[in-house]
Amino acid sequence: MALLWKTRSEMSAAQNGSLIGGETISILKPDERLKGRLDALASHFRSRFQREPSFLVRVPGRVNLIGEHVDYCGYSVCPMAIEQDVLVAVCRSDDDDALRLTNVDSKYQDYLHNDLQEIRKFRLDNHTLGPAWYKYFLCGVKGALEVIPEKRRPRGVLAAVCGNIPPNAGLSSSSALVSAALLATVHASQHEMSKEDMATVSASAERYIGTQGGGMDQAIAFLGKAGSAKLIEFNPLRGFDVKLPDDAVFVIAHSLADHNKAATNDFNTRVLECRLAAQVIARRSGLEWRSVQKLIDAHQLLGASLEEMAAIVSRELHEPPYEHQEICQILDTTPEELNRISKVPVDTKQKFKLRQRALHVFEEAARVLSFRSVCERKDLDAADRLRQLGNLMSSSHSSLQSLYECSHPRIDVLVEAANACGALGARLTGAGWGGCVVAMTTNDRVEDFVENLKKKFYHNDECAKGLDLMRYVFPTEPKNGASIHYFQ
Ligand code: ADP
Ligand code: NG1
Ligand code: MG
Repeated sequence: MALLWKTRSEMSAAQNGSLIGGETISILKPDERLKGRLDALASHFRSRFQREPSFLVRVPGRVNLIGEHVDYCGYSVCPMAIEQDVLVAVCRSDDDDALRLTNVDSKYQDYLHNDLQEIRKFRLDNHTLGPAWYKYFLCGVKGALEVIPEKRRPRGVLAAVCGNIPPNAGLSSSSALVSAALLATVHASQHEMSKEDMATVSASAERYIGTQGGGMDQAIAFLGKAGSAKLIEFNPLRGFDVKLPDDAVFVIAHSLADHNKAATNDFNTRVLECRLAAQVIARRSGLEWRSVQKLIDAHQLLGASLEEMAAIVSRELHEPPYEHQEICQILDTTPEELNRISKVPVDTKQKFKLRQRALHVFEEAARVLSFRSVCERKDLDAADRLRQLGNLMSSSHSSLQSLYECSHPRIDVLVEAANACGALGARLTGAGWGGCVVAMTTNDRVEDFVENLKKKFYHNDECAKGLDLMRYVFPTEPKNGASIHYFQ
């Protein structure tokens, strides 16, 4: 079976005049490098379902170059889509109502639910040790069913998944899976949506898993473009190309410490701390805190610059962690109202580091803007540009380590190793508490850099024994976002 590619107009004709995906998701000729995986995926599909898949969606992972833990505060980020991706082979089934899901990787067990429409009502955040893999897929299906008009929804769907984004490592494997499930369901329904809408709906859908992410991962998954990173702005969602210096190469290196974000409260605690910091800043500045949810809300109400916001934080918020009772006192509210407005459990004994978290966010948001402007400045020579970008990445890492406290001992050792191997800058990427580092080097040094990093970090490491290191430390470049392909 061959994989066909068709132009958008051929596609429209093929679908009886109804434009699928609108002027939106590209229908592309698949890269030759996908061939082996596509063959394996199609044959897995056939063996499980005794049918041919009708189309395929591809959604990439991403590496965030700078702007960590600021998206859910409303601030811009600067990621790029990477080569590693999630592929889903799909067939609409109109003779039964089931969702049948399988994965080429046998560690992810098959899933069946007899009534696809019921998935709209599923609760997907009720897990203790982290969600089963198929729940991420169900998030995307649920999100799609909520926006597809009833008469268009498929009765049943057969789907086979094949992914090669290292999971639980800050390269956004979860969002690639959620977004691919959404795109597969939307496309199977011949429903038209813009890339921005897909990204927004996918971001909301992934929150069903229980983590309150900001939308960066789904945005770059759909808006990514080969050749440039993206500055992603939120509310409204917009992506602007960031042309990276020609001589810069970004290397991803895995710390070999996994962290499943939905299995702990770490991530949501940071989201909550930022919300409370925003409300306390608003109150201390004489503003109505009840209308404030994000740090950017307080920022916009105050009309200050990011630098001024950092100064306000240093002046108004203290370093020792805040207790629940103190926050209620400052906001002149009850635990019940704070629970309703800010989602703080009524009887929590938790303490909140408001100053550290808010300082990180305002300074990191400023670093994102500096990163873009350094990329664009015409007056800098090549070496100076790289030096400045590297310094911004390194400052970002220090801040994540000391103010945001989302690094991991193995990440810190890996960042030091990358620096010792000559990186111009290195930082943790993604949510943290493990996962990957992104380091910047140059074209002429990248091969030596990767080899030296392998020797320095991985070669004497018990955790790395028997691993194919090509999958754990590799150069990367900006790739395209989501696409759709057709099977013949
Ligand atoms: P990440 O930083 O990779 O997004 P998360 O903790 O957010 O990490 O979510 C990762 C989870 O996504 C995995 O634990 C797994 O359940 C799911 N996942 C990722 N890749 C795949 C895949 N190829 N097949 C099935 N499930 C996957
Ligand atoms: P990962 O690295 O995929 O767990 C998370 C959030 C992002 C962003 C980053 C930190 C989701 C789906 N992703 O990413 O929105 O907040 O952490 O910058 O919640
Ligand atoms: Mg994730």
